[in-house]
Amino acid sequence: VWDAIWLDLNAVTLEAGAAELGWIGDAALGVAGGKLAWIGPRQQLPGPPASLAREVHSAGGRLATPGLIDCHTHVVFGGNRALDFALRAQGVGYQQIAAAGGGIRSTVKQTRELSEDGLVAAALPRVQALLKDGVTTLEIKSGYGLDVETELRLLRAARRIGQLLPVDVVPTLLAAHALPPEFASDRAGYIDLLTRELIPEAAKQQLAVAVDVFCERIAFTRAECARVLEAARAAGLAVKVHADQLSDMGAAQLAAEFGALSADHLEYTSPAGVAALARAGTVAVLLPGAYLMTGETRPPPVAALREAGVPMAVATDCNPGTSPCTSLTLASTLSRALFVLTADEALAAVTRNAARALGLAGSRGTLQVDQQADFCFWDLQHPREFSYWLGGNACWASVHRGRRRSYEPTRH
Ligand code: DI6
Ligand code: FE
Repeated sequence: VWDAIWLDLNAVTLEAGAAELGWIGDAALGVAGGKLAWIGPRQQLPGPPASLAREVHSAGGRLATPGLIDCHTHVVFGGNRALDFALRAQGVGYQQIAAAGGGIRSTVKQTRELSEDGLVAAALPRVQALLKDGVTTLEIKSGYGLDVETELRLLRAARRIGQLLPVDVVPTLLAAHALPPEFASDRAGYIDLLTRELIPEAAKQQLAVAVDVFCERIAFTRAECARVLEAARAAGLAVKVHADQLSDMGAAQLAAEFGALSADHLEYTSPAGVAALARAGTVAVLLPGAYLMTGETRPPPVAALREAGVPMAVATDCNPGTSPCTSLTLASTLSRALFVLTADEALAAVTRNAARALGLAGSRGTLQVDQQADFCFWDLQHPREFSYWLGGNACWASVHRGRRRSYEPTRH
């Protein structure tokens, strides 16, 4: 007997290669032990629903999709950067603010002041907003501590969030996000600290599953990033790269050389970079929130990525400096408006391909038997409406590991 069965729904499975996103009209979903035990047309159920499961629920004719996966966020930080945004409106550029010691470094200052509890409290409302809008798996990067102690504290705060709320958190170490002021005249010393101390420690304490680097003129060079990624590999961690966001650094090629799970941003990636991603099977993670809020005018090479068969994911990039975005469905709509993804691409980008960007394609991102039972019900008629509404929240209910969610934190 299953734990539960859901009836009165139309499902899109997002199964790779399936026509029309794997549409199943008048479908049924069976859940057992936190996994999907059955999915198909209701008439093909192997018996009357009440005989198959302990609980029978109706979704009232709504649309069901896999639970959403936000595969790139920096949601744990102190303070905010509303003032930077106002400065940019007066014509001060993002890179100019960073070069003057503001930008990421001003968030670092406000983040270092917070305890683990303070960090969790600051992030919870943002995470709750993401969850209410359908996110069931959430990647969270460190990167606003930039010293061993604070980076590990950020990762512990990320882990706590996954214990307090019904969401799976995937923690990523992004200590190579900016050069901290203490190392202003010792770049190599900071890289040494990451490779010799922080990365091995984060791996040993199992606080991160991946290491990310910001390869950019205002951040780290290709050679510096390569050293960090080598240490990540040596520690058995997966690799990700913030690549070619503000200039062509050849960072997509770097990601490909290291067999990265994903290369993210990609506005300035060259045709050679796209070809390298395709050969490596690296996912392109597109971040329309950051593109929009920085006033960027050069979109990532979507047509070339599509042509080369590079899987495309979309994420919120939720962060205080360039993308204060707490809705993945909004990011999905923006990917269509700004980057001209198709409706099908925009939905796959926040489910199946986002799972792949986290190395989790085997357990989530589609509605298939044995996948984790993470799914959402939407007040939408057709899947193309999913990435059409600009704001608002059409998520009627969501299920995480087989359980219908409410979003108040449990005590810990
Ligand atoms: N790229 C981004 O858009 C964010 N980080 C990164 O590497 C911005 C982070 C910030 O400005 O606080
Ligand atoms: Fe980012």
